[in-house]
Amino acid sequence: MDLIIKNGTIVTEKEMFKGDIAVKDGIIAAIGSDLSDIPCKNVVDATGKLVLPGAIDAHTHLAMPFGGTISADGYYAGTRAAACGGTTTVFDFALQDFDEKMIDVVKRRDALAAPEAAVDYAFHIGVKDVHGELLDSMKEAVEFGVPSFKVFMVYDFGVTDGVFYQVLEKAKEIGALICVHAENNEMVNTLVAKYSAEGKGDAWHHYMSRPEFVEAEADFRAISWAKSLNAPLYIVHLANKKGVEYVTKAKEEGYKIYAETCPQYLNFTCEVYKREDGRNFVCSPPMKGQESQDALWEALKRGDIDTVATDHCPFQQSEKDWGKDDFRKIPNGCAGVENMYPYMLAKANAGEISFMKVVEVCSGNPARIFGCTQKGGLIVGKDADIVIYDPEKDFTVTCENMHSDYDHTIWEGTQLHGYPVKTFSRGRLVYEDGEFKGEPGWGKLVKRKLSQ
Ligand code: DUC
Ligand code: ZN
Ligand code: ZN
Repeated sequence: MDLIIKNGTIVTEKEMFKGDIAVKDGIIAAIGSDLSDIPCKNVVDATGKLVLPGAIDAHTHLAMPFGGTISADGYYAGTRAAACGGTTTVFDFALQDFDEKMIDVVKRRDALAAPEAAVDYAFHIGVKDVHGELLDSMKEAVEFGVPSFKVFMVYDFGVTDGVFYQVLEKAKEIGALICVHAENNEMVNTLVAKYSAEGKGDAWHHYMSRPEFVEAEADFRAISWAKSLNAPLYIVHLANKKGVEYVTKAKEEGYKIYAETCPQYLNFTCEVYKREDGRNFVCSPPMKGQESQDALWEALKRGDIDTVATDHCPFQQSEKDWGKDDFRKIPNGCAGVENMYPYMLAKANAGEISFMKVVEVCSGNPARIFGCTQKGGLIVGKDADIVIYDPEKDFTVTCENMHSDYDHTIWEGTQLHGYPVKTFSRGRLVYEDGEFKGEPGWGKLVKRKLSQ
């Protein structure tokens, strides 16, 4: 064996038990109550610690051109930070150029990611253009191992309702899954213009331009179209209560409607936009009110929200400052890739949710929904993506102890009881006690096939 992790409490989606895990060639080779008889040079003692599967962050924007700049974390910094927060796979959004075939989007972004990634990665393709043969070109990407696509209902690169419908229909035909950023574009534009004309440029009016109903109405439409086609749909970064209700209803009716939320929506409300540094929290959709936050937690606990992912898209302070007096100029996005698993696990450590639930929403479910058969759990035969977590370690997040390239974080000062102390990516140590131990280029593209 190459590695044995002994005496820890192993956490799966269904149970927690004391045991050992043995790793050979990057794969989990054995799990048992006592593997002492197996010869191994590298034995890690996890007494008093939890042993968990690495998290899968199904939503990042690394090196993404957006808002007049490029997000602060490239593929190296973003995956380095992921490793240090116990995330061993990231799904990045590769945004299509106009007139670009879907497979070429993957190849273009993979040329950037492959030499840099420190943990494994996958892509969703952000669809902009389906004219001519481009719609049909989705099939080639699915066959290559990229069977998920995202449409934006907002932004200048967003798609029309008609294109969204065509993409959903094509996805149904070829066995792909469509992810959607759901907000009502017309409403956003109208409210942004109104508040700007009134001279209301503070961060609070970013929220006021995209309040609860702006997101909820788009959730409703997106779900309606998916239902009419009986096509599966994954709603990214769900942040509002009504949207949760629409998802719950669709699930009850038997439709494959999946929902993701993000740690920023679980931890912050729209009150942050009243802060002096409110612009740093500007992302879309924005944080919502307390009722929405409560609804997100409840839906997560009862299984109507399937996954937690980050929408990691940090920008530097100087870029956020472009919009000090005019929220329209603030690049949208916040940090999260290093914070998601520690935050969720600290909630479990505090008894607010179970560790098994955290494993389900941060690892098992994203692996199942997006067809990562070799990831998503501590199971013999899967990749040895393993996190050792010390439930007694106290940790305060500061920009300095994070491993990204950004210069500020919305998580500054967050106190966590319990923290990851080691991360293994396919059996290789990539993080230990506050220090990154990995290397660029280690991460591999995860090719996927959906099970539907
Ligand atoms: N929202 C953000 O805040 N940033 C990146 C893209 C998005 O949809
Ligand atoms: Zn989005
Ligand atoms: Zn996003």
